[in-house]
Amino acid sequence: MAEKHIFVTGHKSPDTDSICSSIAYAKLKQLMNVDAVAIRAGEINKETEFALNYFKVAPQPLVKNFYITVADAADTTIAALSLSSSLKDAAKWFSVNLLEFAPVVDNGKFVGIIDKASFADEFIKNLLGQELTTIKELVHDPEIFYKTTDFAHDVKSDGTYVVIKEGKYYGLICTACIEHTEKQQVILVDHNEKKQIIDGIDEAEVIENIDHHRIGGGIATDGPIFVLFKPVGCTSTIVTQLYELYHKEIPKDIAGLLLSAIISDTVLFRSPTCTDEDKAACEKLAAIAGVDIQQYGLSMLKAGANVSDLSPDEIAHNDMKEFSEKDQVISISQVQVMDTKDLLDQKEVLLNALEKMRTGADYAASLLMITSIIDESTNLIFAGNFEDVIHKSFAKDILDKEVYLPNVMSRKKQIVPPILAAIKDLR
Ligand SMILES: [Mn+2]
Repeated sequence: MAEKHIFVTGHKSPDTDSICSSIAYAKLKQLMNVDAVAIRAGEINKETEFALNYFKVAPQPLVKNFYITVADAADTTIAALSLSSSLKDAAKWFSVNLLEFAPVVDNGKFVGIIDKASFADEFIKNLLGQELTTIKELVHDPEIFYKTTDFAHDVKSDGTYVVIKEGKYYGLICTACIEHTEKQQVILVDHNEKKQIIDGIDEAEVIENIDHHRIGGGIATDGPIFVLFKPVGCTSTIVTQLYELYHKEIPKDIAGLLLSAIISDTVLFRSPTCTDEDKAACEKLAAIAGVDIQQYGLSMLKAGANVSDLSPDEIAHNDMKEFSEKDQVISISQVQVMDTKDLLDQKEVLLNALEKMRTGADYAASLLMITSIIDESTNLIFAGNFEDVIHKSFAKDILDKEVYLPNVMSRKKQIVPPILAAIKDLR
């Protein structure tokens, strides 16, 4: 991360809103002369792929974590000694660089270090007339060194160490260098809960947050930041409103992406999370993008609803989000399909995949919402000893790790709140 653009990102396991609202908001920032770049926290799903292809927008780069690397933090201003240096050159080096050792290179290749202490011994011999012509004999391997790709938080805190990049001397690293490293600035869209943010956010700096979810806690900032949360159906609705607020015209392809996100999050206005603001934004965006909402929307949802080539593990992880309450962490995944039959037919296999995921990550429970876009209902299946929580949440009979929930489509509004409330009561 040498050049420091501001990153704009959605959540892990990104959905269409997280991908599109980050691209659109980064674009708005660019239109306002801010050096913002959209990134993504994970792989793109099929629905999003359909939208990106349709409006001919390339997906943004993937960023796996925000951990500061040794390359980010290293001091690259101190030149190494050459293997052919004379003792006098070395003496000069130690007088300029107040260090206990000097890195040594041979034609750019790192060959070891010389210690100031052994150098001093040599200086005494030198006075007695046993002069060494070069420092070569004093060079030895360092006990500890770091590679540019190592994480800065793994660097020992008690000294200064050599940094190597592909066999070559790169610079030096110490705790003070790490503390002075410029932090990556990040704008979070479509999420705010720590568990859903790209790993290592504590080593970066959140400078804005735009979202339409519950405030889940977990991020704290050093200074005041711009925050805009609204209880609407989609982050892209808020981003559309921000283009209006700042009097910026929405480019055609961006309008297409924002529209796609709203259709996705509101399931073509069917979800109970959908508000008049989402519909109004959608109408406006459709006019700019030049598409028919219903026609385009159904094609896009269908592209995403085709899970026929996903493995049970991929289905179990689809659109997965983590939530925590009372020290219990649970995962809730969701697949939206035109017809739930195929998935319900393989329920046992899916439950096994959920159980594998649950034990692998030590979740209290792993839930999967199998949501029918057509019936506007959800079959919720789950792994883990969670019958009590599910029963209390929905007051429904549980049949073999499954509960049928008519008129339920929204994880955020209809699944997460009752479940977290039940965990609070029961655990
Ligand atoms: Mn969203």
